[in-house]
Amino acid sequence: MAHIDAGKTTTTERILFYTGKTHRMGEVDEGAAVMDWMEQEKERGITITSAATTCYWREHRLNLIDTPGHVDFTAEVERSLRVLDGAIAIFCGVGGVEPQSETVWRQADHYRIPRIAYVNKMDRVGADFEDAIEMIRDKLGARAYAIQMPVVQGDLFSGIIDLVTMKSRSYDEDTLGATYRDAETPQSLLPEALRRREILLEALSDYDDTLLEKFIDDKPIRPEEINAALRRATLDAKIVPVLCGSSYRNQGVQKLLDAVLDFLPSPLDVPPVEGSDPSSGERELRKTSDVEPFSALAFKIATDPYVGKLTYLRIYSGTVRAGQTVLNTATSRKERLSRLLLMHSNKRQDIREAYAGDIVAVVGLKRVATGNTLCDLERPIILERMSFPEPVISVAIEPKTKADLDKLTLSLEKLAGEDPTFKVTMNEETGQTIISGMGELHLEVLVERLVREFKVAANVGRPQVTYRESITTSAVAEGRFIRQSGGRGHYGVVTLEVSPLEAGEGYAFENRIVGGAIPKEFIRAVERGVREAMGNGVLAGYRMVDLKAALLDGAYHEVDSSELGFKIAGSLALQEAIRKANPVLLEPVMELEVIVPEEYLGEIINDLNTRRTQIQGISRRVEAQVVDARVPLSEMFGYATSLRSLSQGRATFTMEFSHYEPVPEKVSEGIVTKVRGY
Ligand SMILES: Nc1nc2c(ncn2[C@@H]2O[C@H](COP(=O)(O)OP(=O)(O)OP(=O)(O)O)[C@@H](O)[C@H]2O)c(=O)[nH]1
Ligand SMILES: [Mg+2]
Repeated sequence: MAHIDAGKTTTTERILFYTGKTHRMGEVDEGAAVMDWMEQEKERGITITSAATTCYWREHRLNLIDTPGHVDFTAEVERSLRVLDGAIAIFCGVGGVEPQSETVWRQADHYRIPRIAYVNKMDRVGADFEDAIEMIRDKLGARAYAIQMPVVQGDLFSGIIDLVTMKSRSYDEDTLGATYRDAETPQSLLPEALRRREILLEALSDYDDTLLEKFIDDKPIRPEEINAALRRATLDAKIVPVLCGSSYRNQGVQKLLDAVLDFLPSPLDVPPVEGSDPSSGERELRKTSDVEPFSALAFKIATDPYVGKLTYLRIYSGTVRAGQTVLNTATSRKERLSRLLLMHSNKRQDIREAYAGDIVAVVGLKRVATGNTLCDLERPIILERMSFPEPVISVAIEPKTKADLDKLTLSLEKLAGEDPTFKVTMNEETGQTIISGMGELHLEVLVERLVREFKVAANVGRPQVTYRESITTSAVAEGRFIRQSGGRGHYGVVTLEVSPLEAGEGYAFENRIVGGAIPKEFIRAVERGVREAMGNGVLAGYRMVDLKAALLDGAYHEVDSSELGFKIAGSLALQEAIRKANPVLLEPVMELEVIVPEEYLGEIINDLNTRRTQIQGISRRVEAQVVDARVPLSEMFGYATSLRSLSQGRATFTMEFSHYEPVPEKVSEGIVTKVRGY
């Protein structure tokens, strides 16, 4: 996991090469990386979708997922971290902790994943190992300790000193680093290496008493003892060991693989996975063992051009055979796992059996969605689901020809099935199809996939921000729906109170009726009406969030009361209450970081000031200035192009969703007028 371009895929290609999984090293820049298999990944030189593979090192099997770094594909990181037991956080030796590394680090914190850090690109001018570690400590709050020291000759990164064994390693260029020499640390570097080793040992002594004794008494400490202490401290998330290297120059990757085995957990090291019994709701545990009842989490859906829909599973417990029938506890349906595959990027290998700890793909499961649990028929369990962020940007889409309409709808459905951060909705008023996602790049990639994979040509509109609506005060209102003209009528009267919730709390419904003013069976109908009305704000029709609706009172009619009557009364009451509760429009606000050479700083700031930007700070980083700011997404469409022309292509930026915030009144009026047309 890492910020965009830190070198995840380049490192993975080396891992595949040194473990013998591939016989040629694929370079990202030549569009030849095995892990970046998708056409658009090759063209754009970035990873878009997480790819899984399996390889062997020191007689251990490693299941590896190479994730994308661009923030628009954050769902791919989320799902990977949900099912992996450990992570390598890759940093750029020059850039250090970049914005997206912070985001993925927090995601890993959320799933309590032990991790090691790898400072890559040590060959670049300006690379600074110590600085990077300092930033990992400062910005990520991690207890990061170097277990290596880079060897630099002149300006050239030429090898690595292992602070555990005190051996120095250099790599042979002719074998692309596959062969290397280990030697004693050169005398000239020994004092510095010993100084750094002390720092590591001192930190470790805090977590290990025997080590502490030896350290204090100045007794020799064996490498195995250090490694054992490092392993315990890493598994407990007490320490993050930091390594260095240059994947592109083929230096350091074997040691990284060693560190994965030495310090990251095997499936047997992780505590039993927790879930709940679907019928009783009680807590259930499954140990990582081939003889436990089968349980697995579906964490990714993909469309394969040859075999169709693929469902990726992480198996937590038990054994499963091709052809076996299992239970999907999300739908309560039985599913047959007719074909099991071991994936290597986009290549598949049929397997007969899979075991606890494995990551496999299953062919042809139509009714299994991301986050569903598959398990033994007799021993049902629901594993913790994943949470994905809501999309913040939308565009209208229509097929180029009428004939393509059905195909477009079907293809969009498939894409939405793969990607939980991609949503397809219909604008009821205009009849337009709207697609929403995490950013401009995200939608661009998906529209391109429509053309290439699904052969549907489509026109897309200008990107729009996904606004939301909320309220700022409490209010009470009554909704009545009464139709009693001949025959059976409809009757429903409802009094609701709405009150604001904290940002991000979403929506809550509370029934405060005690005396039976509305019969129980109709209260559900009221709630449905309220929920439906939440989808359609009173200001400009955007979804309403962060408010609570409380049902206070109502009235019913012996004969004419109906579900429909109460549902509509619920909707009307909500809308009326919201009109009285000072509604506001909310807009997505982004966290922006611009890295810009000094000479363009002024222009960049001037430009940002025309975009309702709050500058949070400006700091220096190797030959450049870093501007941190908060800016509304609506002001940032096409920013990549402006930034390029303002800085002659020398500035870069990253932008990430931060939170929703009320739109200033003047701006809000403009948006409402535009939507309503008056
Ligand atoms: N100088 C130098 N360049 C590197 C090194 N590792 C990777 N690169 C280059 O950095 C660029 C990005 O590398 P990738 O491996 O695609 O990075 P990534 O982290 O997979 O990027 P995303 O998947 O798009 O987030 C490519 O041009 C690589 O050649 C390195 O050790 N040294
Ligand atoms: Mg990549």
